[in-house]
Amino acid sequence: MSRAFYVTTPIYYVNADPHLGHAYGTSLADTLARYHRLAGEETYFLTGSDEHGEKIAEVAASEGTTPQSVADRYSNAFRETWETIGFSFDQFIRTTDPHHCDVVQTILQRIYDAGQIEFREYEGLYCVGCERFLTERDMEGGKCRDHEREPERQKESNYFFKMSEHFEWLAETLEARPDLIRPERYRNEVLGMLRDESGLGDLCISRPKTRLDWGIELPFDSNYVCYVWFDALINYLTGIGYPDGPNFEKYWASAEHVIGKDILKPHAVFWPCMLRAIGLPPYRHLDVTGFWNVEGRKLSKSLGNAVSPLALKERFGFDALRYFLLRDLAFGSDSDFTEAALVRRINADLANNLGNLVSRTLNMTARYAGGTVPEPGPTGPDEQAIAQLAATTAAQVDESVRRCEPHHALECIFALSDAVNRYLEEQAPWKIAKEQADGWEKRVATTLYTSCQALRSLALLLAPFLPETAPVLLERLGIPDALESARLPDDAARWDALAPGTPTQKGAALFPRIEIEKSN
Ligand code: ME8
Repeated sequence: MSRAFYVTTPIYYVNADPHLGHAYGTSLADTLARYHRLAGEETYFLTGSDEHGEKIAEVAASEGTTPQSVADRYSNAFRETWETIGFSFDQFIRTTDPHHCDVVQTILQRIYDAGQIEFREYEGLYCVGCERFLTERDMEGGKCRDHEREPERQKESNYFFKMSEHFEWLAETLEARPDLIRPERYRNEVLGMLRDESGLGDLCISRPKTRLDWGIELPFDSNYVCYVWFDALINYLTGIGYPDGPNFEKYWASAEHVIGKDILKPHAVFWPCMLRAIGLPPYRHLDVTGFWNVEGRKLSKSLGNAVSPLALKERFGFDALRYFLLRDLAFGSDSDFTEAALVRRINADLANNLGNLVSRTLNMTARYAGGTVPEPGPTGPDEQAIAQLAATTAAQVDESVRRCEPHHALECIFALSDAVNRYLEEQAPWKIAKEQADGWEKRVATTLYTSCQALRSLALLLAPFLPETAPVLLERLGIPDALESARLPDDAARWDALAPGTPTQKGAALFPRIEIEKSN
């Protein structure tokens, strides 16, 4: 297993404020970064903003301002929102950074010198939303499928990257590496695109300055700027110091891109072909997420029904929101966001299952064991089953995270919490304490000891998913520094690691139940 891990989010267009869909992808990348860090891997997490292109120029024109000031405003909005939420990114890259522009020009020149770029005349239907010429497959009823607007017929001389020369290699690579693009249906979709001769061709990588001058100038023709996607994808290299930064190769070999399904083609077709032309291997994984809809409609800036992640954080707490986002949407599928569904999840899983386990375990530890982890009496098959389940859960979580299936990892973690709740019900230490039969103290101590050990495992496993809550739980368990030295998954599988005598604290409910309003 590689000891490095490099994860990226898409870089966000700076034409509107961040919404729930962006927060979802970034939460996923953040969770992966946190997990791999806790697994002891040297981790680098890159996010940022995509600032060139027609969309930004259009906003600037409509506001009577410059594209740079629009880019500054929204780039700051994204960075500040991600900081307020507490995402653990190592760098927030901007495609207007001079260093990034230099790297793009170096790559363009290199590919041009290698004979991979050609000047041609082209006529076609151009969509400003997509920032490219459309093919038949991109349209429905004369309109762009994604942007629901009519493309414009345009004729232009432009530079083309000879992308189609790499298609055979790309199809073979996808066949040979079934987990390059996940989940599998997106890999199949890409194989379908590559098989369909009419669908893809070479990639137009320039825009004449007469039409658009907000972009990186082509180093070999100052009348043109670079197509925004060609510029944007290269951020994944600039961000880790391409071409000669000391960590570049180590991180590139472990690169994992998290993207939404609407940007599959640029990442699954353009990007690997560009990388091959640059002389680099493809990324290790492309993780493709589905979409959050709101009342059945795509949640997007252009449709204007964006849901603000900060407003939701304010009302529900970001841990609860990210738990819902990662748990409710099976990775790769779409899901509908409703507040009622969010509240149901918070109540069922966070309040009634995990929260209840935490409060009853710590309350009983205070009451029956003087507020310290008790010395256990003899253990039996029930305790061994819980210990065994904690170990199995740790292994399942590791496997699920490495497969980018966070919903499954969370399902396993909450199944462990549920099993410990059932164990408590069956043992009923409160009854034993009330009846005070012979040896009752030892029996209660064994049960609480077992629950405390399980809580420790749960807190460690939850740390990448609930980064605000897990440290609180560890503190209540008397091991506030546990995350500093923890190694996942092995440390979460270790039983008996919480020493008898460790002082615990009761604390307030981790996730109070939320009352659902009738209108929901
Ligand atoms: O596409 N649910 O930027 P962007 C889930 N600049 N994900 C969603 C979503 C939703 N409702 N709405 C948007 C771009 N997204 C380019 C990327 S990368 C080199 C360049 C996701 O700001 C969308 O799928 O329009 C995409 O992955 C990301 O948000 C950024 O969208």
